[in-house]
Amino acid sequence: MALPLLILLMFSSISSMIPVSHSHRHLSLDYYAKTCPDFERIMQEIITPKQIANPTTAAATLRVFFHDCMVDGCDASVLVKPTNSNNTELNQDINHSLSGDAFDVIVRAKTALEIACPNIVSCSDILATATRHLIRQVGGPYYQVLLGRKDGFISNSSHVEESLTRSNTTMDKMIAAFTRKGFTIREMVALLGGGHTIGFVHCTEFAPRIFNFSATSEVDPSMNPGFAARLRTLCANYKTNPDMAAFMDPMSPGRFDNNLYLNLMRGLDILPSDHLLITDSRTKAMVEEYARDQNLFFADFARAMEKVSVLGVKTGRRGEVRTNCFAFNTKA
Ligand code: HEM
Ligand SMILES: *[C@@H]1O[C@H](CO)[C@@H](O)[C@H](O)[C@H]1NC(C)=O
Ligand SMILES: *[C@@H]1O[C@H](CO)[C@@H](O)[C@H](O)[C@H]1NC(C)=O
Ligand SMILES: *[C@@H]1O[C@H](CO)[C@@H](O)[C@H](O)[C@H]1NC(C)=O
Ligand SMILES: *[C@@H]1O[C@H](CO)[C@@H](O)[C@H](O)[C@H]1NC(C)=O
Ligand SMILES: CC(=O)N[C@H]1CO[C@H](CO)[C@@H](O)[C@@H]1O
Repeated sequence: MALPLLILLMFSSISSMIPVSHSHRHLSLDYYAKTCPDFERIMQEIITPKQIANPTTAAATLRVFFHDCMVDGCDASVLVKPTNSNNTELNQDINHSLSGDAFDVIVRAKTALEIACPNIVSCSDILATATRHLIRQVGGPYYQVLLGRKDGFISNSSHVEESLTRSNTTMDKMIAAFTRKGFTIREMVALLGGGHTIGFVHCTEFAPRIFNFSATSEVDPSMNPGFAARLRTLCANYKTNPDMAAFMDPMSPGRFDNNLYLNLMRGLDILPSDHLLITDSRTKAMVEEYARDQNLFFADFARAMEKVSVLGVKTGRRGEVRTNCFAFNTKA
């Protein structure tokens, strides 16, 4: 997989409780206590150094996890590599940027866990636990992750488009996508602030805001002019070099914080879909609230992530523990 050309955009001029429902009543916090007692320690020993060596890992993993859970549940279906006969979730252009560091950290953890306790730990539990650990490592809140997910039997590229919206979506469609999965508008706002405070965004995703924006303005006038100018320079060749990418949060690109909300209020936000949060009357007040109070944002984000983590989980015979996270076990 080609690594994106990560041109770092320096912006120097500005300066629980988990409700138990039927779908996950077989999950528990200590699921591996007897079968793989070193699970948490092994995860930690793999993930911490991986993030230090490759600081893009946290964002990459969080995004892969979100995409996994939104499409057919948190069952590692997003990891299955397409084959000649199977068009899996990865075979969808919305996945073009799911970054290799996420897949790498999963492989490393799986390999170590298979040595310590073969055929016990599912890839979906690894992905959920890695995400939680990485969010904490980059400064975000801790939350509880129930364990005991099985890996799914289905990964179908046709299921992606209906569950994940794109950056050129409308607020109505965004709300509808989250409501379908049981989230409130407030939870959606909290999840977006956490998802888009770290990581990268390719120029194609925000080009309409900085080139030929309207008949009267080259750039979106709601953007800070200096910021827009820098993005135009960064992305000048984005059509011939589609790997060009900017920081999602130019103020603190590698740190998990409430900056997306502050950026929205200062014209420093990038994604068109995120920008809707400050223009739409249903979400504007929440943006202002989270911008003022990072502790409140952390608490709400943590609670919302606990909900994400149990979306559509499979237990018992409805799934398997994959040997290779990137392929269904063969039933030959
Ligand atoms: C309406 C909902 C959402 C839309 C339209 C959306 C869209 C996007 C887009 C377009 C990118 C840039 C991809 C690229 O150019 O490489 C991105 C990146 C990212 N998104 Fe979202 N997203 C949404 C919700 C979320 C949520 C809820 C989370 C997590 C809680 C999340 C986590 C991330 C992360 C961590 C990245 C950076 C990935 C990296 O650097 O590798 N997103 N998103
Ligand atoms: C194709 O997908 C189905 C379920 O979606 C699975 O049962 C089957 O094993 C897959 N085939 C291959 C070759 O991966
Ligand atoms: C994938 O999903 C689509 C839409 O739900 C369905 O029509 C198709 O049969 C599915 N493909 C497989 C291999 O299950
Ligand atoms: C949004 O972008 C996708 C490609 O990423 C494109 O296929 C689609 O037509 C666009 N939708 C709108 C409403 O512009
Ligand atoms: C902007 O629009 C003009 C005229 O429509 C076109 O020639 C030019 O290529 C466009 N620029 C970009 C960056 O898309
Ligand atoms: C990570 C990954 O496998 N991404 C794939 C997303 O889908 C496109 C096709 O639309 C593939 O080319 C990418 O390899």
